[in-house]
Amino acid sequence: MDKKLFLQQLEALPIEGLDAAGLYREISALAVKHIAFSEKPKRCAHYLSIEFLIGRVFFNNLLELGVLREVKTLLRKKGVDLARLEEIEDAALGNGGLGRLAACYMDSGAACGFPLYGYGIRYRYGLFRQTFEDGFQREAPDDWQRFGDPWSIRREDEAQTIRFADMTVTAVPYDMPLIGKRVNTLRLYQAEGSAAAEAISGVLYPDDSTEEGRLLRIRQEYFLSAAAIGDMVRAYEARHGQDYRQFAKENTVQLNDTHPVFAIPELIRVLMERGVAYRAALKTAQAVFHYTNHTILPEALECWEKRLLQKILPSIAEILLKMNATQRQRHRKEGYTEAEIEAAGIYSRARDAFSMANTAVFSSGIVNGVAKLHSEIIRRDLFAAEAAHHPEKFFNVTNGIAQRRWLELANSELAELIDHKIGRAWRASPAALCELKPFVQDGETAAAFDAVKQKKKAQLFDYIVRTEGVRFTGEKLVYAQVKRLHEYKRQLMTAFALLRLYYDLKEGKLPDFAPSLFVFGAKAAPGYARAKAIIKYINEILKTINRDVSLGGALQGVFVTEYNVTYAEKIVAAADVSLQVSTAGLEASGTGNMKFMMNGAVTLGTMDGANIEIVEQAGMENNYIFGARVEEIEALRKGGYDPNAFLQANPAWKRVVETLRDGTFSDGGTGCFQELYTSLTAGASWHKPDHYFIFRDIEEYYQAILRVNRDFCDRARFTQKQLACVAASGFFSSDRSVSEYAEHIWHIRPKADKRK
Ligand code: 26Q
Repeated sequence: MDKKLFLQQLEALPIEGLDAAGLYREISALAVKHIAFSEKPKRCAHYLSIEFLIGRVFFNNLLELGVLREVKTLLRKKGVDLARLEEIEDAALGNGGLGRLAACYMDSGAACGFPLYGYGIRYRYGLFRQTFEDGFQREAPDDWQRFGDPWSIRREDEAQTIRFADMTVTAVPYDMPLIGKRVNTLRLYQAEGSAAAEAISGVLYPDDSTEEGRLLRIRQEYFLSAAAIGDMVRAYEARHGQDYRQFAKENTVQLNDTHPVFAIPELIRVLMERGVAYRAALKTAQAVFHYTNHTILPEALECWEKRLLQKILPSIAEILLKMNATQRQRHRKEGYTEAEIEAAGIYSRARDAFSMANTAVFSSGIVNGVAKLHSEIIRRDLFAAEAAHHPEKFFNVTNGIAQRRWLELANSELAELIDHKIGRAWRASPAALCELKPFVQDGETAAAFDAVKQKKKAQLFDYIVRTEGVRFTGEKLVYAQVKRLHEYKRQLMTAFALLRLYYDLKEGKLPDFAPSLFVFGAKAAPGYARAKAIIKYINEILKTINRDVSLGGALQGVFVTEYNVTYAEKIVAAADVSLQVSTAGLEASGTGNMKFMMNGAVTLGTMDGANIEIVEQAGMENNYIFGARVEEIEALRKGGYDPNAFLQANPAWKRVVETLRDGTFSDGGTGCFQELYTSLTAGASWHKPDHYFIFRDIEEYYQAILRVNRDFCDRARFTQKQLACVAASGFFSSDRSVSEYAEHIWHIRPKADKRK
């Protein structure tokens, strides 16, 4: 971009009297005009994802264009404070870690100069907007386009027709620039045509409890897959005509979980339609695709009924059946046992359904998990058969986060402190954060770090007062648990611990307790009743605690509404303690844990996902690890776990848990608290009682919370731990993750675009 010209034109822009949305549109639109997209090199990587949780792009893009500071100054001269744009909300085209990871990878791809192109869906409505009504979650549609969408460029000329048996749909791409050493694109498709066609890009994860809902989900997944494949094939044909032999040399596709797996049979279908033989088409597909698994929870492993596919995508169903036959033939030849053949099968006769994960594993060059432990687990359990016969296919790439957003933008104060100590090189090479290590013991650095934390807490508290209307008093030790609401993440365990703290404080059992604040943030999927009950329960507990003046502010809490990327930026910068307490083996990686770490929060968590690598990098002594390890959980699952015996033997915990049914808290007459109680003590929905082993870990959790609290009182030592975490966080940059994908999986090289 020509910065000088841009700033000149910005100076001349008539922006007087515009509201925030107007300012946002005008300035963004001008910037977009100045962005030159990079030329695509011969070989590109394509990242297909049903979610992209971008967050606010305005500040990020201006930062990447290298004009953020100048724009701020220039506008200040015109009497405009850029902070006003804070009220422009995020585009939440995703719901959690998987979608945010996609966004961080896009950021790193461009920043590091990799030709990495994103493909997704331009949902009309993003993830629902959350409010609380008497502590219950309420959902409202997220009309994110009401501020306009100035960073996207509609490419009508590159629209495509997507065909289903019963309808045709137009897929219109909208390109968003991804700015760095290269300017890549995130291409989001909008479905147009009839009302039924438009519904395809209506909302993220339509309810799949009805057949109609499942058909819509299938349409959505195919829509994304077919549009992306169509785009690649068209670009390829422009270079090579109808000779597809170079296709896999020039294109590689990363499947972000199984949602875009239809891209595999679709590529085969398209190639066959153009005269390529099935075997050759399959071979090409197997050289193009790679698959990342993000979860081992059985309920999240997608299977689509054959009947449904035959109804709306008969040729895709046919190709999947053909692939299934080929797969079985090959497996037999390669000596798979009958049980292995069944377990790895693309099509299961017993379920009369296709396994999307098995399709992905069979068709991919590389299958990877997202943290060391998770990659081991998928190798050992989920994909055991394939791993036994094709160990070379399996790989790990531990997740990462974009330090530009999660440190430079979210915490410019800490970023500047770091610059001051070790220079600016870490901004481009985050591994250099380790140069902070000599400063960990330094009193002056510690004091400066503390001052930054205080400032970020003040900013967060100020924001919370404005958005939630809750005020906190005095200095606080901030514990935070912010993430999707899910039973395996065990927000309920934190709720129990919090209530226990409250009771113990009231009884004077915790005399030297450092005043603490618990911050929760989470959305529960609209159809996930138990998750919603947990939100209500936490809100009831918080109401009681916050009202109780006898505590003198020793314990307070807040459940922030509408937790999103923007909120996350504020919370990770302010927190002292990052709560990462999933049942061992179930959190594939976690990425929030990395964001907190990079901002100098210690991890209070279980040996799960990337927590393991966090303590490997930053040291056990600088974090607070508790609870059953994965081996123990696996043993308990086999038998011998009795949550009721635990409650009988531990009256203090029994008292806490009984509040789910003894009327201490009101669930508004819904019975949802009793249902939680039943799930813990008797089991429900095909699960054994306390399926996520809360009572195995809760006492250790509680003790760890108290340990942090005691350590916090020795501020000098505690700050050292926090600084040690920052200094060890370089590994968790997504620049590192993306470079690993590029080198080991995609085989693409970074190259700065000369024209930039
Ligand atoms: C599947 C079937 C039916 C309906 C929905 C789904 C579904 C929807 C969303 C399955 C999975 C998801 C999202 C998963 C997700 O966000 N996983 C997270 O991915 C992060 C990035 O790798 C990890 O850090 C987290 O540990 C993991 O939970």
